[in-house]
Amino acid sequence: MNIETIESAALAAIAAAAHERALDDVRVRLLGKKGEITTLLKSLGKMSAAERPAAGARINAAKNNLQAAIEHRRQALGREQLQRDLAEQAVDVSLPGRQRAGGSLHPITQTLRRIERIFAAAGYGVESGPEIEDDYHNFEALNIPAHHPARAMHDTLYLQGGLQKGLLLRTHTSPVQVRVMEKTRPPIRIICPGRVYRKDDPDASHSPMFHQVEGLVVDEGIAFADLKGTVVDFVHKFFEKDLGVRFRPSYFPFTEPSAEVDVQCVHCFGQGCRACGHTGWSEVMGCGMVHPNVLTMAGVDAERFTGFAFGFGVDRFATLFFEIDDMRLLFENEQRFLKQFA
Ligand code: 2NL
Repeated sequence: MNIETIESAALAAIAAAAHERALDDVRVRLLGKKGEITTLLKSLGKMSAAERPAAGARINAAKNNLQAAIEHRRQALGREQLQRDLAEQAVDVSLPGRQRAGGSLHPITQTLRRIERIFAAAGYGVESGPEIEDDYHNFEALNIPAHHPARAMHDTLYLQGGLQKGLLLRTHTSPVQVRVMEKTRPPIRIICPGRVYRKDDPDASHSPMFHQVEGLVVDEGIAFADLKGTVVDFVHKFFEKDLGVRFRPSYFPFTEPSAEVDVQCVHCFGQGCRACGHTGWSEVMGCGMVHPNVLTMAGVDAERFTGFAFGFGVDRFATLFFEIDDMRLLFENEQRFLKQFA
C-alpha cells in the first residue's frame, strides 16, 4: 500500500478513535512491532540506494505526523474525559447544607451562670469543693448536733463501710464554706455552687441530686442589714422584676438569728394563683447570721468577726425563672423539653 493512502486512512482512524483504548489500538496497528508504518520502514532495506533516501524521508515524515496526531488526539480525549468526570461529579452548591444540631446550655447551667454573674459583679469569689464529704465538714462544723434529724440515715446518703467509713454525699455546699474559713482569714465574700444529695423520693419538687448555691460573708461589723440588702438586691437582679421580698424568722443550727426568704410569686405578682398555692408568695431561700460556734470551730475569731450566710436551690430558681412546673423535667434530658431553652 502506498504511504499517502496509509497516512490518510490512519489520520481518519485517529480522529475517529472515541476513547483511549481505541486510540491505542490504532497506534499499535500503525507503529507497533508489526504495524503498517513499521513494516514500511523495514521494507526500506529492500529498496535500491537511489530510491531509499526519498522513500525513507517520506515514511519518517508520515510516522512523525501520525505520532503527533495520536498524541494530539490523546490529549483531546483526556480533556473530554475530564469534562465528563467533572459534569458527573458536579456538586450543586445551591443545595441547602446538612443542618448540624447545635447544642445549648442546660437551663440549670444558664441559671447558675446568671447567679454567678450577679454575685461576681458584687465582688464575690466562686468556690467549689468535694461532693463526697466527711461527717465533720458536712455536719459537726456546722453546729448540727449528733441527733439532729438531718443526720438521720433516711435523709443523708452515707457511703458504705471500710475506708469509706464516715463519708457521705454532701447534703449542702456549706462544707465548702467551712473549708474556705479554715484556710483563709477574713474578709471572706464567696458563693459556693454545686451538686448536693438527699435521700428523697423524686416528685415534682424533689430530686435526690439537686443544685445549691450558698453564700458566705465574714468581716468586721457585718450585720443582718447587710444580709437583707444583699438578698433583696440579688432577687431583684435575678428576676429583673420589682418583686416584694419578705423575711420570716426561722431556725437553722448554723445561723442565729435565722430567716426564711419569700419572694412575691413571679406568676401572679402576689395576687395568688395555682403556682404559689394561692398565697401570693414563693419560699426561695434560707439565711441568717453565722452562728459563733461555726466561726470558732473553723478558726475565725468570733469576738472580732461576724458574718451572714444564705443557701438556696438553683433548680428552684430555674423553675421559677423559666416557669417550669415540674423539677423532674430538669433531670430527664428530654430533647423536646431542652430545645425550649436553646
Ligand atoms: C436552707 C438554706 C442555708 C446557710 C445555708 C451556712 C453556711 C455556713 C455557715 C452558716 Cl459555712 N450558714 N449556710 C445558712 C442559712 C441557710 O441554707 O434552707 N438550708 C437548710
